[in-house]
Amino acid sequence: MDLKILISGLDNAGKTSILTALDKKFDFQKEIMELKPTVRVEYNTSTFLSNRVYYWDMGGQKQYRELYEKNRDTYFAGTDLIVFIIDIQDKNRFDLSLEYLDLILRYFQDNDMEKVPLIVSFHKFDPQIRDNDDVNDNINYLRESISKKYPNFKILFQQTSIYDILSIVQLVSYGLSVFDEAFFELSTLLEDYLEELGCTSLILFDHNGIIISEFYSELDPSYYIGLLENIKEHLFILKRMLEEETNLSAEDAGNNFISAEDNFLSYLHRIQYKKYNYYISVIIEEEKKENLLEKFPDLVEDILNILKSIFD
Ligand SMILES: Nc1nc2c(ncn2[C@@H]2O[C@H](COP(=O)(O)OP(=O)(O)OP(=O)(O)O)[C@@H](O)[C@H]2O)c(=O)[nH]1
Ligand SMILES: [Mg+2]
Repeated sequence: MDLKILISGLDNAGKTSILTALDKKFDFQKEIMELKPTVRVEYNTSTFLSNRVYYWDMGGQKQYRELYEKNRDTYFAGTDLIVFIIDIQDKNRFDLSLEYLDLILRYFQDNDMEKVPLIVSFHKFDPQIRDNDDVNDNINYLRESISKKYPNFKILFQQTSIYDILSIVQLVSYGLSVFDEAFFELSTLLEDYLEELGCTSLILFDHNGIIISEFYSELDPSYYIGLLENIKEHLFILKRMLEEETNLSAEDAGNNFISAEDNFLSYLHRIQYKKYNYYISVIIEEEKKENLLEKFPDLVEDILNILKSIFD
């Protein structure tokens, strides 16, 4: 299936930064500093499971918004997912942002396309302002006004920041997951294995580092930061693998990456299907290692079977 994803929102909201961060995962700060406002639309493509995904990065400056309004069909027709980015630090332009959202959604209302899922992201929700009451009040206010105004749309709200790469990865993965039946199958599978293996976290990444499915067990909050660091390290490793364009076969060495910290074991396992790599990321208490190693091959086999059903 081909999927068209509209990435929209006012100028300076952070759309191109999000797509850059998604592509790079690490060391993108410099590149983002040097971004220029997007001229009209930039197109990015990638694959997710068996789908080809087209990101339409819609430059948000006034003249382009007017252009889109005049040529609504050209820009909005055939959209499978709308992602709307609001700069949560730009309070003065909340109203303008809502007006722009309305311009877009009116097209979908007029054309009987209210089924197209919408993700609204409250962006620039940087780690240091997460506990700020004003910011959180603003988010609640925006969320409520949008939900109330568009009761017929299926809307998912997210908070993102380029200083939290997982939030960016999750933004896209929640959006894409709507489209693939196999996603639900993988999701159920992972949930079962989380329990059976006794993991703290169990995540399936695709070759680009997009999360296909993720589950976490209850965890003492004091371990939470360490857990996120481990997951980020996995993202880093798989990004490097992608850059090196490894032609290794699945039997080759280097499939597994194990490291241990505190009493947690962090395990990244690469599986290959057709020309793509997928990665299972596991964080587990050290004492459960034996159980993990015993049952892990079953998990790999089950995932491979689902991938087969997707691609064959
Ligand atoms: N604090 C903070 N700044 C961000 C974040 N994401 C992007 N920025 C900054 O926001 C500015 C605008 O980013 P762009 O990605 O170019 O914005 P855009 O939405 O693509 O803008 P147009 O292309 O004009 O529509 C840049 O200076 C980024 O560094 C974030 O999560 N937090
Ligand atoms: Mg841009």
